[in-house]
Amino acid sequence: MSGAKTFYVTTPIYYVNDKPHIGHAYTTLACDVLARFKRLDGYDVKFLTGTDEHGQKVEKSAEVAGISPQALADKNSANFRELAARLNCSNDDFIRTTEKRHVAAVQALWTKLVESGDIYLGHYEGWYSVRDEAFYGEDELVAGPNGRKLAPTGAPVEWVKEPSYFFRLSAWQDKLLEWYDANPDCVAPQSRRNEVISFVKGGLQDLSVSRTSFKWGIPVPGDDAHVMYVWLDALTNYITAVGYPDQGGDYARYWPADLHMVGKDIVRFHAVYWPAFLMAAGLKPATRVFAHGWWTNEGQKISKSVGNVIDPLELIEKYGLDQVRYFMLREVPFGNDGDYSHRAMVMRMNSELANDYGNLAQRVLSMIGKNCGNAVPVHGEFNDDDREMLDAAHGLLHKLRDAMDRQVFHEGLEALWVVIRAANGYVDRQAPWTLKKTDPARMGTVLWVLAETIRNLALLTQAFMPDSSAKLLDQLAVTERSLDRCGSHHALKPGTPLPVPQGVFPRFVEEQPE
Ligand code: ME8
Repeated sequence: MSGAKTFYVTTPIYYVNDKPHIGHAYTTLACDVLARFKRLDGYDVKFLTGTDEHGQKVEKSAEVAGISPQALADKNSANFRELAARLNCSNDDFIRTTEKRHVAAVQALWTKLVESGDIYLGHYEGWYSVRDEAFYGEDELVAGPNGRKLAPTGAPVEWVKEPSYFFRLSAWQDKLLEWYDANPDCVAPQSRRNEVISFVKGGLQDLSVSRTSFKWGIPVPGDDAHVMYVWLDALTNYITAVGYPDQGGDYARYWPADLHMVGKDIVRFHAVYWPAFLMAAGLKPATRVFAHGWWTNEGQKISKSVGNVIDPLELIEKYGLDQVRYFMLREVPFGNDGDYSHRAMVMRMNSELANDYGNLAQRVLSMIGKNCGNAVPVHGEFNDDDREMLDAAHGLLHKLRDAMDRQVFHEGLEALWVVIRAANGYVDRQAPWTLKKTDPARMGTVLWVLAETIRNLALLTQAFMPDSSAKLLDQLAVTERSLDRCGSHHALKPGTPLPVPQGVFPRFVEEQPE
């Protein structure tokens, strides 16, 4: 693939204090869809995910569980790795922050920041939230029950007083503002960008980047009393995975990352601290950070204490993998908050997958099977209706490409469904079952137009629903599946033998009470 355009996409690395849930699945899925799409579109892709294993939160969870932090990390990291596999994610690497390669990269970055004069020793006194692994200013806190002070996220805070190394974040305020200004797409969506810029304009304080009150972290080079702040450690994973501190090889090939996909809870770390660390080390910041919204469950905030955590593996079991992949990226405009409900899941699954897409494929392929000798039909001249249908199908690639580059998955899928619905309308209008008796040649043309439309649709749904799309393409005997096969140049060849058709998108049937 030398010379191919590259695309480097990352998920956050997830804390190992907890089991994976629907929120983690969501971010990883979104990245997988992009990675698959870009690969099919000819890019040399690197897709990274992994786990964040150090810090006080993990140390405390391990204490509660009565095991060592490393044992907790080993166990839970495996769950995240397994989740990515069960979601059929195509990640090229899975990084763990307890790996040697990562410790070396973080220590090299630290040393670089000391050399550049951006890290100095001082004393921290202020609020810290272990749950968020974040420092908060007095002015950011909110009043909780009984007048207790809470982080703006609702997490408890504690007063911390200890020696600490600081990163000279205040010195990077203007440089950051210049960077946002020169790169209008570097933080998305716009609402998050505005939030980040106003936070930076409000003034940046130097950031405490080491702790002495616990041990579970990467030691500060030359000062073993300190472990590094877990966010400096964690963010560095994105360059560890491309070989930093070596700046040849994969680093030269993939850095800067094209996209850090994150949830809106951690945009400040990715769009303020991380670019500042990188600039201070003389490295380029990532090209773009996209912060998506938050899932709730049947209208309620998802939390362990409420007991409404959604296990993505259970969803896959119940509804099917591609159904879940489709639902998550279709249901909510990407960037907005969204609500998971059984009802919404079944609606999407039955009306859009089974009825619209599945039915289209099913009726067209079974008519071809019965009436065209199990081969791609022969077509004659096209009329206006045929041409309109084909133009719509052949014009989809550039629409989807544009939507993917803006990470508006729902818009991309809607563009595909406009054509699916148009194709169902075309079947009804052309009524090939009637043509069978009155004009079999014309029936062949209509079925060919439909099969060719389905070929283009199935090529384009591959990134979202890899298995189901592969089944559709198998049924059309399409072997060339990269996106440069979309369009009229590679249209189906009449007479190509086809396998026996099979349904691809089952309906969800509610169990009837006895
Ligand atoms: O923050 N809805 O890890 P984390 C949508 N280790 N997305 C959700 C979600 C929800 N209800 N809940 C979680 C960390 N997420 C750090 C990251 S990166 C260098 C270090 C997703 O395990 C979302 O992507 O708390 C969010 O940003 C991430 O999980 C937080 O995962």
